[in-house]
Amino acid sequence: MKPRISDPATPQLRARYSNSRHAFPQIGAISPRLAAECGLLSLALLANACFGPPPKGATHGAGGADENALVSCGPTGVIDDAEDNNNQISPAGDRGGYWYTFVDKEGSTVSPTAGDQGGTFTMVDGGANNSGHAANVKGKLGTADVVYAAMAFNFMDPKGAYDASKFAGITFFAKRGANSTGKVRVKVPDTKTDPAGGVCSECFNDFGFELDLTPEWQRYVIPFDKMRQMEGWGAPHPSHIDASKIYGVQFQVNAKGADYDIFVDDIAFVCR
Ligand SMILES: [Ca+2]
Repeated sequence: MKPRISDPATPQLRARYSNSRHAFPQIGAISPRLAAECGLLSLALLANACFGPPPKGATHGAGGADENALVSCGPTGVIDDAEDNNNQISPAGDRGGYWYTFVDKEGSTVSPTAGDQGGTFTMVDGGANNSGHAANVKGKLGTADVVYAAMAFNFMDPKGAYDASKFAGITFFAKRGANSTGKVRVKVPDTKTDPAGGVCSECFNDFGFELDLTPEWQRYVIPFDKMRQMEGWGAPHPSHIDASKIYGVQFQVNAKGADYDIFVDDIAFVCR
């Protein structure tokens, strides 16, 4: 299946919102896939990476296949806690990209308004860990063959490949609204899956991980080495994500006909 691609509305939006061109073939087996993923992991990782409660200390217990514990990277790993209540991630070194949303052209709706439709992302009140603000995307998915909507951010602005190779993965808190689907695919485009890299012939099948969010805030830890592409479409299919050349993070929904209301907060890299 060939992903649909549409151009951003205006050239000046291209740099900031060039990731807003996305297609996402349906994935009918999110839950089984998640179950399979989680079933392969150790109990420690299952507890932490899939549905674990938030750890309180500096040590964030989650391991990859190498069973090393992943820990907080400290201030250098903070991507955004939304507390500045703006549409930019926390500037740190080369990082300082912007949040945006994107949506299919098949009747799905998204709020805040998509970047390629002139929208500017805004945070909402009420964050994880009793904080003041969080990122939120909501709307209703259509019923076409391929539907999708997402909120996302780029690490850099103008958009560029960010070297996250010194980090082991990402962590964040997330929840769903009361009447929302909880099925979210977290995607991390790299230079081999994003058209900006000039490599992919069938783009947007980014490495990622499927989640089934609950109505309560939960912490999720996703090591880079646990991220997978989807099967059955996209080219190329590298053996693993290239964490030295990643563009950002996307939180995408695609459950046909579903209402969605997704919250994310306290996003950071994790370290070994
Ligand atoms: Ca917050």
